[in-house]
Amino acid sequence: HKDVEVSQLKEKKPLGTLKKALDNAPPARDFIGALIAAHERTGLPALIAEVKKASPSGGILREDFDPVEIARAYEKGGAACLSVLTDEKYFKGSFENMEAIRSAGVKCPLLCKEFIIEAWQIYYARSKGADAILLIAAVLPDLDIKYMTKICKRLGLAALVEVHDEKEMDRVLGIEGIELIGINNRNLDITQLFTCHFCLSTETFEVDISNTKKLLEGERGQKIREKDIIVVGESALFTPDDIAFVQEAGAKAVLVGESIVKQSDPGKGIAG
Ligand code: IGP
Repeated sequence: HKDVEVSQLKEKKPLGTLKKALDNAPPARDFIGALIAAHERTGLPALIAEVKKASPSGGILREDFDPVEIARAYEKGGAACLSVLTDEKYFKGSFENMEAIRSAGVKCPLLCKEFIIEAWQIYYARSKGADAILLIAAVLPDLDIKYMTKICKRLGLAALVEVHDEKEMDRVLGIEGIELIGINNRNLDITQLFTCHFCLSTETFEVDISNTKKLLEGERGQKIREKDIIVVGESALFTPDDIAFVQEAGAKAVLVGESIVKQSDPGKGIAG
């Protein structure tokens, strides 16, 4: 696992330039608001549907991958929000995909799925049309999560803070200002190298949807309810029973990629 680099870093620009680019940007869309509205309307977990061409565990998920077509189908099928993979290295995504979806008139708020390890990336994501970003607790120290969450608030972006085990959940519950927590049912097995490089082990990607339940039991669940934090059940959700299971556990939203992107009609896949 010596192959370490974040694809986006090659586009690094001075912060001043990035901030300037935001001066005339239209306001970000209300990602959390869209999740709450969908949940209240349907009584089901709100769907964040993922535009995902490939993954380290699943390989190429769709040969005829067209990000705009898939995004449109998801929106039509009733997704509350979309998640767009922008990471090139592991997921064959791109910022061009996110921009194309935005400029095609898709109205769902967009989550930028990128490995964010430096604050400037948040401004960059915003300048490319993101309404929300992902902060992975496994690769970020608490202070960075706190600081980056503040930047997001200032920019009108939602921050989805992703955890995978009890230790990460407890860390994140100790940070003020967190509104959205994602529980990943897949162990990405992230190895951090130095301060700003990391890699994914491509051998172990165990999935277990009972992870969502495990991390919401007892005091942790209570704290989440007290703080009014919205929980997103993430990954390895394939059937209506899986969705019901994470809803029962306390998730008000779900993040689904593989099972719907593979359907011949990804929009109809949502209904199924
Ligand atoms: C979607 P799935 O199993 O439905 O395709 O999973 C999403 O949860 C997954 O892509 C994901 C992810 C991540 C990808 C969750 N956290 C962090 C890259 C980085």
